[in-house]
Amino acid sequence: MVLTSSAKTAAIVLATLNAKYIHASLGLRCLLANMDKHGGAGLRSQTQLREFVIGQPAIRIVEELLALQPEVIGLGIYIWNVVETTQVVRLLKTLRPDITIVLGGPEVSHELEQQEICRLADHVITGWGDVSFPKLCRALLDGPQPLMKVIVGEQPALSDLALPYGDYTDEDLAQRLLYVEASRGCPFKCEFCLSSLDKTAWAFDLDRFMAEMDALYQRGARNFKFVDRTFNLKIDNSVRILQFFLDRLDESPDIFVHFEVVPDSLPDRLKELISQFPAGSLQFEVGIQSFNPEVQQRISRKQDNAKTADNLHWLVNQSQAHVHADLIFGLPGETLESFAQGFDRLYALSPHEIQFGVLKRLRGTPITRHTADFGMVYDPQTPYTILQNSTVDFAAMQRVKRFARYWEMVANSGRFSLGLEMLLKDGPAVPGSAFGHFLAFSDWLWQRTGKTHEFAFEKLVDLLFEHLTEVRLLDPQLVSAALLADYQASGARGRPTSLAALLAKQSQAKPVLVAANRVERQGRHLSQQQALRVEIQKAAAAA
Ligand code: B12
Ligand code: SF4
Repeated sequence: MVLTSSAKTAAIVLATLNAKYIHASLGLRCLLANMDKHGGAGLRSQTQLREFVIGQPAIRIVEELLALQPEVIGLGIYIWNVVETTQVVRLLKTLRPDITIVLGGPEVSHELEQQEICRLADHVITGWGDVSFPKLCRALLDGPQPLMKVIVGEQPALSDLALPYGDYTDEDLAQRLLYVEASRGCPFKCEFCLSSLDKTAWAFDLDRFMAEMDALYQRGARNFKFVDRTFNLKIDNSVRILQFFLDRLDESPDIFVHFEVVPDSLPDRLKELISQFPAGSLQFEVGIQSFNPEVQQRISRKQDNAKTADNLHWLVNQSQAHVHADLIFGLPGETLESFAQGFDRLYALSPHEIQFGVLKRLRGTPITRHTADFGMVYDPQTPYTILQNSTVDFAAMQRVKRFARYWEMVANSGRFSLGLEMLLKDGPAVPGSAFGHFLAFSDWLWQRTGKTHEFAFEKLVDLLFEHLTEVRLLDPQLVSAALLADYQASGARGRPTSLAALLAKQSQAKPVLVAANRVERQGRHLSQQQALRVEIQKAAAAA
């Protein structure tokens, strides 16, 4: 099916600003797919979908939207686009106050009265939009005119919804990460998370869903990211979904599937299947958030830490799945020390990536109940990141945020496999934990450069060399051998000063140090297709 009709004009336009081009909007496609079913015949053919990317000038977005001569514009509002979309709406209302602006999405589903974008718009639909948006459009086009500005989105049985997957275009299939959902909602109540408001999870009929997956696969789709909050909730369903991809891997070894899982439930049936997936085909995002039982209880997160550790250990050692484990810093009552312990515990389990997030106060989330007792101070601007609390003052919070940034750059970039091992290892000259060593490096790097961004790779190699040899007092020969191996495995072609002599020597002889077997991330020397694949894997892990 073709995503957008070839018509040059449309009475209804559905638009959003995605975080990046690679992320296709599933939410808007859900609305588009249900236009006829819930708005009445003929509505779908009057609707066009337009996706933009944050960073595009608002004026150009407005120009493109107005060129379609719409009567109604529906905009998907999320934490990553609300600031820029507010400017889009402001311009639209200034130029064409007669066009009806309808907002929806998680960012405008709570605390509406505090948001300028909601004041500027004509209607806001909170929660699910699949049914209420088509119904509202029908009323706007044909009357009777709706009286309410704010409409609580209807939440029908999932069997009443048309599925959106036919609305992924061939371009989406070839170039973007395809978001799919086998279920909606979450039964857990972690207070920092918007999904905690759902209270339960609903599953789409699996036969119907699998038929759609098959149709996507037949059309050439190979990259699937499941947005299910907890993939391993209904094990029968998880087994069937995994089996579906496993059955196609022989024929299509380039399949890549990403799931979010709860860490303390991995029954044998699931393990058996997981262990059959070859390297590069399966990725799990495992939410740990905190290993501190007191904090877990305070934020209503139920997690069996021992089982979590066992399952992570199994995934890393007995399967070839790429494992990303999430931690959140800044939760109420968490101290730098207790967080460090959790970090070290997680690091010892060797997930392929530790995603180090800093707490954000998402609109509508129950974490606000701790604001007074724990002195939680959040940035009033998106993404509402914590600035300080009663156990971590502002200076310490800044210090940890730099740690998180440098961790992305050095550890999660996958470019310093051996260098990182050296940096985090306890040593006789300078003892300490992995967290302690990286914090010391982070403090040093900040003092030394005053920067958190825009480090050329070569410069980073030199800085790491300097730190490892002059602060950690490690043997310069060993350090340069490790960094050279990392550098060469990355495929980069520059000449870091610290490695210049070794590189010169190597340009005369064949390289002796090959780190390929130890570097898990694909090299930087990639064909266009491989590069896209790496980008897709990174993007899938970005949530
Ligand atoms: C994919 C995704 C991303 C992608 C971006 C996707 C994109 N299009 O660009 C990436 C990975 C980049 C991302 C990043 C982040 N994300 Co995110 N992400 C998601 C995720 C997993 C899936 C979204 C989705 O497709 N859902 C399925 C569809 C069907 O639901 P939906 O989008 O909500 O759409 C429904 C309604 O909202 C509504 N609706 C949507 N659009 C419209 C438009 C109109 C006109 C109407 C009427 C209704 C309507 O109707 C739809 C159907 O019912 C959700 C969690 C989830 N499972 O939903 C989190 C989620 C959206 N992300 C969230 C957060 C907090 C983040 C981060 C801040 C996380 C972080 N790093 O700390 C970052 C921010 C990125 C940035 N650059 O600043 C929060 C959202 C909070 C908010 N207020 O927007 C969510 C809900 C997670 C959560 N449970 O807390 N994310
Ligand atoms: S963090 Fe995960 S498990 Fe907890 S409420 Fe959110 S989606 Fe559910």
